[in-house]
Amino acid sequence: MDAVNRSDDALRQRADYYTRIGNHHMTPLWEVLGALVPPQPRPPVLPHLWRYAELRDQVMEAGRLITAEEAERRVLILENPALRGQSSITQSLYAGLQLIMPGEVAPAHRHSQSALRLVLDGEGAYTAVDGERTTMRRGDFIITPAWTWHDHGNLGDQPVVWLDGLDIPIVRFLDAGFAERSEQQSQTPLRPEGDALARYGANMLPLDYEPRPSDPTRVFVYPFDRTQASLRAIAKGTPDAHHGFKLRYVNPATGASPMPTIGACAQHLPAGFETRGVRSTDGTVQVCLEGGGEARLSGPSGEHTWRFGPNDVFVVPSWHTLQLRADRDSVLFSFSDRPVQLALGLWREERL
Ligand code: GTQ
Repeated sequence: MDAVNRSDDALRQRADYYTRIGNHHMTPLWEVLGALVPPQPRPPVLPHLWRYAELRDQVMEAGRLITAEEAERRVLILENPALRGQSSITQSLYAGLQLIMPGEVAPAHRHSQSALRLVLDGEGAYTAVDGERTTMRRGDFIITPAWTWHDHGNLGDQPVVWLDGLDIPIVRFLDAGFAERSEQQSQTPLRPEGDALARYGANMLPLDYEPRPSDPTRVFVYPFDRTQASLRAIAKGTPDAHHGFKLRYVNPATGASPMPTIGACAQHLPAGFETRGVRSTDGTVQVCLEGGGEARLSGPSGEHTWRFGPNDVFVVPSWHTLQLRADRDSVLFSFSDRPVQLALGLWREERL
């Protein structure tokens, strides 16, 4: 009895103490240590899949409600169900679906945030990056590195939809973001289309070009037909048990990721192939470009299974085991903050 009273008394004294130090903007570590330094990642992020058929309907409705110019960027943000209101698909990454209608322009601007585009639907749009345009074709992986001028336009007769991936939450976390609008709606082309790819993306480099290791690549488009050709060629060999046939996109001048904050991969899984489970510390956004199948996830948030098909987008949170089964020959695109984790010595992967 006495001991209980004493411990009640001790707890009251502690609570009182916490209140008093709270007035001085202090708080005891021992009450939160386990949550601050967990034995393994406990992401608040939830696995989720967005079906393209639904995404498309919703984004087309936005096309009737607001112009690209009025919106500056007509984008529906894919918000993780556990991070509503935070404009984030994982703790570190943003993803959204951008629509540009025939004849529209999304005006030129630049910002500290790095962006990638994965073209999903429609033909006839272009993105311009620092004075060079590239025609957007389905499956093309296009980047706009930090502080590069970029505008988008649609010269064709179809709505064009792509997935945006940005490091917005990382830059917000660091309070390091700047942005500005250009006086020009659309950049005047300074170089012909294909110039950057020819100079920096054909196993050659300009004579006097010496990139620093952290510089983003000048190759701002990775055309899907090249990716498909590579995947098809390596698919004649033996697949990796955990990853099938998977390649990462790089800055060809340095071997580093195309941009310092976001890494991206393309993966081919032959019909009937099932990967062994893998988990890694980089929460990942996956997009099915070809084929389809089943994704099985298991982790701190439980077990999730879903079927996916072309243009479906799903998020695999940190330290969730992913297993994929392809019903048909499939191609998946994925992106994550892996380069950041690697640079900081944090990245881990476990192949089961
Ligand atoms: O296309 O420049 O989804 O600035 C979010 C912010 C796209 C863009 C987004 C942006 C852009």
